[in-house]
Amino acid sequence: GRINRIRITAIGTARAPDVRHEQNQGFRETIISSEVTVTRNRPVRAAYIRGVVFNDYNSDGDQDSGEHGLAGVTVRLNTGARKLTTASGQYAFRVDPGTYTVTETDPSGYNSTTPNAVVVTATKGAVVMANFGDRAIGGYGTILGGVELWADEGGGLEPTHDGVPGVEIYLNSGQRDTTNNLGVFSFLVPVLSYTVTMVVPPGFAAVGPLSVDKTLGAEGDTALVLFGLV
Ligand SMILES: [Ca+2]
Ligand SMILES: [Ca+2]
Repeated sequence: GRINRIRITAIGTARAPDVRHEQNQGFRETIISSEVTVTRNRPVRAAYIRGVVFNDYNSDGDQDSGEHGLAGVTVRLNTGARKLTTASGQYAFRVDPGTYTVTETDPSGYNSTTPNAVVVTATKGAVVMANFGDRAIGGYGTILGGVELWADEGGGLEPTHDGVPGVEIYLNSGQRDTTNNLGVFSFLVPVLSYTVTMVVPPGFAAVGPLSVDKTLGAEGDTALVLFGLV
């Protein structure tokens, strides 16, 4: 089993100030013995219920490539236990073996593409999965952009048409992306308004604003964002 608890006891003595060493204003102390106690766990009895709440862009009930997680969504058990999904949409419960109902609450602005209540049987030492798909009621659009290198070739700063890879871009909704080897980034997001922000990498300075506001008006819209670095 895993180590559950370690207790360390130190027994020592303290003497009077050592007048032979003027710089020593305190007490000299000497540890003369120590004791370590290791207590082992009981055998593993826990089971685990895990899963993800995801944007089901194509409404097929499965989390496909590019269908990112939904953060901050409430998932609860019939025992009353509840969790909020992480930034990547994950949740996990450690439970005693048994049968449970796992219930997801749709976030505001989303409909379900899978049932909101799922019955699972959790067995000792195993993980049982329950995933939940939701779809933005207004649909999804794309924020597509690039980070371009600017340079002064003698006539003032101009774009070089070279993309800058590895630049971090984030949305006010919390999603993050990093530019690819062409300096391109993209976000597939619910139809809403967003602030898109670039994190200036070390050794560079921004040409133009660090943040841009964009609004997606309808399902399938694409908003373009360009950032410059020098
Ligand atoms: Ca899907
Ligand atoms: Ca749902």
